[in-house]
Amino acid sequence: TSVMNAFTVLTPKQDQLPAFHRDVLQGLNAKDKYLDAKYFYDDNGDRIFQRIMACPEYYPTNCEMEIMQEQSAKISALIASLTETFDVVELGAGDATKSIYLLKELLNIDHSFTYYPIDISANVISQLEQHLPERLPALQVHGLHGEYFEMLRMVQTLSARPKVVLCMGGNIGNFTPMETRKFCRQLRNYLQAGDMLLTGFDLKKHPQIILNAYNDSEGITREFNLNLLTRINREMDADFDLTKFDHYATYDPGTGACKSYLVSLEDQQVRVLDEVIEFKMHETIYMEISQKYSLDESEKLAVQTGFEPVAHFMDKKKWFVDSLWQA
Ligand code: AVJ
Repeated sequence: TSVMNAFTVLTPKQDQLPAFHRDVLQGLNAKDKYLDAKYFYDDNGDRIFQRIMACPEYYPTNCEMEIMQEQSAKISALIASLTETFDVVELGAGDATKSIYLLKELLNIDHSFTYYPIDISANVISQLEQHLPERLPALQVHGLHGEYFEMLRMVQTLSARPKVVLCMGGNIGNFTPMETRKFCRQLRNYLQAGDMLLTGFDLKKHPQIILNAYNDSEGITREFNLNLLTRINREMDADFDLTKFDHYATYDPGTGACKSYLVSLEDQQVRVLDEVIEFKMHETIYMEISQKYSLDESEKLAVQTGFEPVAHFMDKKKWFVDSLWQA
């Protein structure tokens, strides 16, 4: 065996890359290429996602908005019946346009709680801290920009109260069922018995309705996917030609998996940082999963991961559910 010297333990080059660069290179060098959906949300991605939420085919936002507008009083009364004090933590807060209805009702019950919105987008958090006080002056807001669990650990150091964790908008859908179980178990480990989780699930429904939501006629979802290539071009000095990739969405009603891909329209080489990535014609990059659930599957998930399902709150069409679980 050779003798180690100081130079052999130097950190390999890949370890010094930011997480975004490392993850992109790992995904594009994989046998089945993939990119991580959490990277969609740069400033431009945030704006395109706003347009997706406003487009006619994308139903989840309207469904959950209806639930929050019409059932927040009921939800907060239920929360109040289960705990005396609490703080609210929101994972993937976005612009909080839906949770604001619940926050308003919770303020009527106990105006001393703090709202900790967590989001991967720094832009989103600074917007929230600026604009929430205009809409809910009594609300104490402490925004946290970063990964969910790192920021949850931070919240635990800031507050000892029972937690009401919000994970709305079907954010959980961006995980595969296996990843979702892992995520829920991990989340349970960060919580105390009695803490609560209000989590959204997009429900199984006519497959065509689901497919249309991820393949809108205006091509906004296509733009959303391609924008990640634009981000890689800008941040990783890459040369993706966006005209040489197509957006392709699928929904499998058997598994409930709605997946989107970018398809290379020709054999091509793309430079990313100092690497060359080869694409065969019709080779795909797997971009995102949006998993759909039945109510039974959501309850099974709760029980499997250490929660007790307490109540379901659905829109009138029964297309979307916000479920309250207790740890
Ligand atoms: C933000 C994960 C809830 O999966 O419906 C919308 C993201 N992607 N259209 C979803 C998304 C394409 C969205 N979530």
